[in-house]
Amino acid sequence: QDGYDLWLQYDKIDDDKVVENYLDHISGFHKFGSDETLDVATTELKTAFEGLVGQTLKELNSVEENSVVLGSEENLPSEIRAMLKSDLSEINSEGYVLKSLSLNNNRITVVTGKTDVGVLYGTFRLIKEMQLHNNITQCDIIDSPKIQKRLLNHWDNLDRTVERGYAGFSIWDWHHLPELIKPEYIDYARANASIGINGTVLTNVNASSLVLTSHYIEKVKALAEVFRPYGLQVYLTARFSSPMESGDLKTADPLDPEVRQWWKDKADEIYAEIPDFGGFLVKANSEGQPGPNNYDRSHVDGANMLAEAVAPHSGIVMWRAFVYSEDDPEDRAKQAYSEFVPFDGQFHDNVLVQVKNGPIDFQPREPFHPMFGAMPDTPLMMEFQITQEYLGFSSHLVYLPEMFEETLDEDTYVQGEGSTVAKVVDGTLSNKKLTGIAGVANIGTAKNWTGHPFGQANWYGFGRLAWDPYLDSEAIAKEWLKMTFSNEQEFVDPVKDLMIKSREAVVNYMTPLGLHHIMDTGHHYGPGPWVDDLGRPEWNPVYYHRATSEGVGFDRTESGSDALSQYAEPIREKYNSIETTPEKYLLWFHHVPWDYKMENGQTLWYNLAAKYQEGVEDVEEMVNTWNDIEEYVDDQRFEEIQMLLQIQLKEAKWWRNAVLLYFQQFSGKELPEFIPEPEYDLEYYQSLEFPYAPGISPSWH
Ligand code: BDP
Repeated sequence: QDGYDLWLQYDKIDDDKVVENYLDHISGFHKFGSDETLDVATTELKTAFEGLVGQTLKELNSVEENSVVLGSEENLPSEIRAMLKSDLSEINSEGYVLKSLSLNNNRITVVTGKTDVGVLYGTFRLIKEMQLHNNITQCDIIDSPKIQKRLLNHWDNLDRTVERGYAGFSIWDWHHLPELIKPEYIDYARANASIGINGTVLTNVNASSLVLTSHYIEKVKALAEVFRPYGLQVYLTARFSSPMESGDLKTADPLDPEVRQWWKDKADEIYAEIPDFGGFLVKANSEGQPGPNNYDRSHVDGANMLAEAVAPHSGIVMWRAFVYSEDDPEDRAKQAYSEFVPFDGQFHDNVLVQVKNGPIDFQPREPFHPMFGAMPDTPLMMEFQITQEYLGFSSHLVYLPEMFEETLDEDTYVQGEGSTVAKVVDGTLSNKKLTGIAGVANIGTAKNWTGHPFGQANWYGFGRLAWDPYLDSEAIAKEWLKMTFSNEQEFVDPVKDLMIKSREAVVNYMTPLGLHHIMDTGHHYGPGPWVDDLGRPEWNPVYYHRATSEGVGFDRTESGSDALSQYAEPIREKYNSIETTPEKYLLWFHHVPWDYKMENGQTLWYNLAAKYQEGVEDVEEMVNTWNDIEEYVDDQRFEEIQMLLQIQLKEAKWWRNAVLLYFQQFSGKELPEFIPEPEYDLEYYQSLEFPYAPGISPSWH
């Protein structure tokens, strides 16, 4: 088992009763319609059935007893359509109905939707029911995605390096495209379709204009053709200065008529080749990327220009809000809100503003980004990071859906209690038609796609939450484990607990109590709270923790940067005081004296040490749990995970020792007795260098 098959493993079910149930109810399939999407659905069903129950699934010429009937609403015979009328009225264009019916005394299982993509999603659901060993005697499942644009964002460069990629090189083999279609492209599309991901941005946000040349459009087209039957649209990142880099124009000013025409022509050219091209993702005026500000124009000017170019083709523009400028270093956490909120309501209808989950940058824990809820007249798209840039790369087992869920569940209070981030993102809070969610992919050329075998759970879980942001991450973990490893409860329960706890573990051993951005600079691998010599203040960890002999933490209250004023009441008031701020966000919002007495009556210094120690112990527990389940997992994956957990344990200790020794210089206090004597001194930890840490792409050189 090398992990290549992801959660789509169709090994023979070893429970005879379960197999019997499936054989009793499914003997063949009949399809209505002749679309390529329907073809991939039936092929998948055949492969899965034959693998799971060990018998061929015949294609039938008509609907018979025990057949699976597949087809979109319009292609179904009227009798079946009539029976499903009310079910079909409940789903949207990508939803599905999976139902057991009796037709002319024949028992059948119908998989349908408004479109063939709905049928495909329904087919994957039926397969999943079997992978989970569920009874399919009385299927009655209706489901629809709650968010429209469910995208992966690949930070992949054309030279195949991947920014913040820890699973090898880019899976897009640009050099051999368009001719060479690798099986991975198809399996990638299958995997995404199985969880309902319907779009993929192929290229890095730190974009190259080369991908917009006709030479590359041809390659993109080849990928789009592979993905189309799976309901997966392709998107590209648009480098704002492309009109100049192409050699065509002397400016990229978004109000210049020639520039506007250039983008319209470019859009026409792309759509002529790829009629269902999704649109553009843009990082502008951020970290050196060009943008409208270069011409004294605004984000609205830039976004709307591109929006006009793709609008005739029903394309969209995802304009990123990840900006922080050199001119206003007071508090980086405030800048995106300050720059974007004044533009609320001014973007064209086909623009989404894409906002990271928190106001800094994909930390192990951040409070939700205050832009969520603050722009009721603009569709905001959530951006999560699936690749673990700040969470131990692909070496650490961290189950991210637990973290995604935490953000989605947070209450913004902008329209009173219950105004959750999920409701902003799915559009229900302010009645938005266009909705979206993106995850920065953790996929590469690694045989198992994601490097760490548990990284697959983060791809899977992202997809599930993109489909329904109200799902429970624990339930997602369980289904993933069953499909990926084993259905045995003795395996699933403890490993599910391990996954759920893994997120808090990484917070504990890296950045507990609201600490953030103290990773070593540049590569973000390992601790670097001491870094203070970089060009811009907010590139330095010392900017974020502000440790002195007085205390530690970033004062974002009224007496400090007042970033809190960007949140609604009662958050503002509650977090303004140390006593009422949840301890998990303490040092995010407050500069706190080392002797400050926390809820448990112990000092901050004591509690900080206790959290780091807890983090190490959490990983020790993970190691033990994994060792206990050996009999349920194939040797290859068992041993690989076992070895990776040892790396995680070593690095958790490294984090604890390095950070505590560093802060001890300021607190001036002994390490509490429960902290084992650090192996090395602070100078040693500070001297470590990682010139070849993975994930730094040429765009940073
Ligand atoms: C940061 C990454 C950097 C990305 C940037 C972004 O360190 O590589 O380019 O975010 O999101 O997290 O644009």
